[in-house]
Amino acid sequence: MAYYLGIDSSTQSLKGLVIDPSAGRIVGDANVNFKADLPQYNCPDGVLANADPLVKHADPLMWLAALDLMLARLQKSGVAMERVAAIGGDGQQHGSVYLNDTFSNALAELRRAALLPEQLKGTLARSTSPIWMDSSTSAECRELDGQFGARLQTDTGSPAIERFTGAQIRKFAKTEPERYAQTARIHLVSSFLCSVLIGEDAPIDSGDGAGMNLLNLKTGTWDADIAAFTAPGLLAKLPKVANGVAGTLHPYFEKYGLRAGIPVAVWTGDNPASLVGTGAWGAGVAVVSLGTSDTFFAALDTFRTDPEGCGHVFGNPAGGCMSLACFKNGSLARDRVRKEAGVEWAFFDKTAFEMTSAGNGGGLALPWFEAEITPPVLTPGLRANFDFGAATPEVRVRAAVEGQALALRRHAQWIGAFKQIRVTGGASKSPGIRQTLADVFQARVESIAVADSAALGGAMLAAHADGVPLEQMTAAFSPVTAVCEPRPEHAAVYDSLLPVIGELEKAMPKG
Ligand code: XUL
Repeated sequence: MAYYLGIDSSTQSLKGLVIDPSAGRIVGDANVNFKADLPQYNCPDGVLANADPLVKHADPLMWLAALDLMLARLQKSGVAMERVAAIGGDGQQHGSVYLNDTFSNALAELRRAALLPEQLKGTLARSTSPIWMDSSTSAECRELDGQFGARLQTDTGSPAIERFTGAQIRKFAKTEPERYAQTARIHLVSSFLCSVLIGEDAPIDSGDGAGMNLLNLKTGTWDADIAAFTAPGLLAKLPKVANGVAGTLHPYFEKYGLRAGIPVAVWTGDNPASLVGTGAWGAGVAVVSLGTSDTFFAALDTFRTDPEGCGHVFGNPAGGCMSLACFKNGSLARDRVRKEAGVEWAFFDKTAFEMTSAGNGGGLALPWFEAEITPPVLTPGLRANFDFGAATPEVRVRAAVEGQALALRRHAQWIGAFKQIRVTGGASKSPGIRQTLADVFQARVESIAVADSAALGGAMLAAHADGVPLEQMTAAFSPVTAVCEPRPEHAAVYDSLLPVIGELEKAMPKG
C-alpha cells in the first residue's frame, strides 16, 4: 500500500520518516546530524560562529546538503522509495532564506547529475540565514511596536519578537539595503525546502507563517500595512499563504528512487508538525517538546493571546489555531549542566532525584547560558538562588530540571490548565525529567512511541493531503507507551515555588 515520507529540518539535524498508514507501521527513517555528517558547513549546533552572542545564523546550503544526504541514506536503507505516494515536512520556525531572481529558473532546471548545494548556491541573495535563536533585532521590534502597538499581537498572534521573521527582514533591509534589493523571494526554512522538492516557489502555511509577525490571522493572508512598514516592497517578495498541496515532486528526486509527480504537501513549522505527530491536534491535550528549544503548546479552542506578551498563536495544520511558549535554553543548556556537574545522562533519569527531594530545599536554577526567549532576557548567564557552582551534582541537576519545569508551568498558564500532557523530544526519554514535569504540573505525563513527532507529523500531513484521515493515523502512530502519574504530596511545594521562579527570572546572573 501507499507510503508517506515526512521530513523534519530542525536546528541540529535533518530527519526523514516513512509511514505505511494502511499497516499502521513506520517502514523507514534516516537522519543527518550537522555536527557529525556535515562539518564542512561549520554549524556544529546548527549555528555559525559569530562575535556577537545575539546573532545566530546558519548556512542554508547545509540544509540542502542534508536533504540530499538524508534521501540517499533512506534509499540505501532499503525502503521501497517508489511506494512513497506523497511527501510532507516541516522546518525549524522563523528562520529565513533570501533568494535572488534566478531562484525560480534554477529550481525548474535542477539536474540529477549534480547535488543541490552546487546547483542552488548562486541563487542566494544572502549567504546566511538568521534562525530562531537570533535575538539581535530589539531595535526593529521597538520600531514595529511603536508603529502598530497592540494590533501586532491581536492580528498576528504575537507582539514584535526578536527571532520572528518580520524583525529579521527589517534589520536586513536597513543594514544591507543593496542585498535586500537583490532579494526577489524570502522563504522560511520550511517553504524553502518545499520549493526545492516541487521545483518552484512553494507557499508558506498558516502554522509557520504566523511566526513572522506578518500574517494576519483574522484574514488568513499577509497584512499589507505591516509588510509595507517592515521593509520596502516586502509583499512582492513573500510567497503565497496556503495549506494543503504545494505542488508535485521534481524529477531531480528520481535519483533517490522517488516517483516524480507525486504530491508534496505545504510544509509547516516544527512545532505545528509536532502538534499533529503527537496526536494533540484536537483541544484538551498539551505537549511539552524537549529539544534544542523547549516548547509548550496545545490546540486552542478559541483565539486568545498571552496577556504577558511572551507566548504565540500559530495556525494549527489540522484547522484553527494553536498556542505556544518557547524557551531557548533547552537541550544545549541541559547538556552543559550535565558536563559541568561531571555526570552521565543516567543521573537525570534517576540518580539525582533519588538523592534529593522535591523542591530541592528551595534551591532553583535557570540555566540561561544563551539569551532567553521566555521571558525575553538578553543578558545570558545562569540564574540561581543559591551557590550553584559549589553545590553537589545532584543538587545542581534537580535545581535546573525543576527550574525549567516551573518556568514552563508559569508561562503556560495563559494557555490553560491541563490534566494530560504529552512529551516529545530527546530529553523526554528521561524518566526523572518526565516525573518532575508530572509533579510540577500535577498532570498525567504521557510518552508516545515515536521520538521524532515533527517528522511523523510531516508524514501524517502528506497522507492527510492524499485523503487518509488524521484520526486513523493518530490511533496507529501516536499511542501512549508510558505514563508518569503526578504525586499529589508534591503539589504544595511546587505551588510555593512558582513565585520564586518568577523572582529568579528578574535576577541578574552571578559570577
Ligand atoms: C518556536 C521556536 C523554536 C523553533 C525550534 O517559536 O522558535 O521552537 O521552532 O526549531
